[in-house]
Formats: sequence, structure tokens, C-alpha cells
Amino acid sequence: MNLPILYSFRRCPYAMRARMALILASKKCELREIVLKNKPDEMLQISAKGTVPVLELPNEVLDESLDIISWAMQTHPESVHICSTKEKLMSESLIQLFDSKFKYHLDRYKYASRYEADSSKHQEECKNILENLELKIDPCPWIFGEKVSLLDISILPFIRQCKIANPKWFFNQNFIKVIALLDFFEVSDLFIGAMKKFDLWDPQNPNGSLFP
Ligand SMILES: N[C@@H](CCC(=O)N[C@@H](CS)C(=O)NCC(=O)O)C(=O)O
Repeated sequence: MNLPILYSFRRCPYAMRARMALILASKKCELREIVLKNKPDEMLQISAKGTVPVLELPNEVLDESLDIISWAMQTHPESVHICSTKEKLMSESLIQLFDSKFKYHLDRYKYASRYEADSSKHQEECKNILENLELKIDPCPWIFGEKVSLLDISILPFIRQCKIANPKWFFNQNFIKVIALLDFFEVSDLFIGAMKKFDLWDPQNPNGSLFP
């Protein structure tokens, strides 16, 4: 295969958003499914920081999910909702909030035993962020209307992780619009396509899987 190579881990929310961007922009690549406990040397040689996703292009390596999304969108900006200046500013600040503060508290809530015994304050922080999001959006069905946006694909994988941590608690909260948006996202062809299962990449048998 002579395609861009994507090192990916199915359950990683950053890799999910990169895979969704590649689907939306119809960018074919060779997907190499990895496990975080045993990262292949081939990946570490091009990106020593050892996080997924990593996209290897002929002349460049992109090892930040948002850079992979920008690269994918360069040629197909119309495949997602085109944001007004106000929507763009809102998207940038929300993506930043979810990548930093929300992710910080989500990890400490979801993996409480790895951090500290009491995860309730982290659950509360996640809840506060989702309640604030609830006040800012009116999804129909996506955040900005008919067409999926970069904001949708960037933050929904994290909101989904928050749900998975404790579905009973999550569905009992007051962020009704956020829950409806997540429900819509999880059954969308886009998300289902991005969650397709692939065998683990075997460096002895170097061809990965064709994606999407
Ligand atoms: N800022 C990076 C973060 C990527 C990231 O942290 N990915 C996690 C998996 S969800 C990872 O690879 N962690 C390395 C590890 O656990 O060893 C991005 O947006 O691509």
C-alpha cells in the first residue's frame, strides 16, 4: 500500500476524532491498529512521544489529532459545517476546554484507582462542564445544525467516555441536550464507521488495513 499510514488505537478518543475527519474528507490510508502497552518501533521512530494518533505522510509526520483533522480538511472543508467567526471561536474554546480541563477530570473520575480514591469531585467537575455546554448549544441534530462540525467530532468522543464511566449517573443528569446529541452521535454512520474493528498490526506482515 502506498498510502498515508495512520497509527491508531480504536478506543482512544483522539484517534476517534482523527479517523472521523479522514472518513469525512474521504482520505484513504493504511491503518495500523496498535496497543498502547506495546507500541511498535516503527511508530516510535517517527514520533518519539508515543501517543496515538500518528499520521505518516510522504514528507511529514502529524502526531497531534487536531493537526490530522486540519490536514484532512484542507482539501475537503465542505465535508463539515462551515463555521461563522462566532461559531469558530466557540469551537476553538470548547475544544481547548475538553482537551484540557474536561480530560483532566475525566481521567481522574474514570480511572479513580490510578489517581486517588475519591473521584466524586472530578465527576462533579465533568458535570459542571457538561451543564455549561448544555447552556451553549441547541443541537439539531448536530451542534450547528444539519451538518456535523469539527466541534462535534472533537468533543463527543470524550463525552462518550464520561457516559461509559457510569451510564446510570450520566443519564440521570440535567444536560438533556448533551445526552440527545451523544445518542445521535453514537448511532451515526460516521461514528460507526470510525469504530470499525481491525486486527492488531503485525510488523512481520507489514501491510495494515485499508481505512476507511
Ligand atoms: N494531544 C494528543 C493526545 C493523544 C493521546 O494522549 N493519546 C493517548 C491515547 S487516548 C496516548 O496515546 N497515550 C499514550 C499512552 O497511554 O501510552 C493528540 O491530540 O493527538
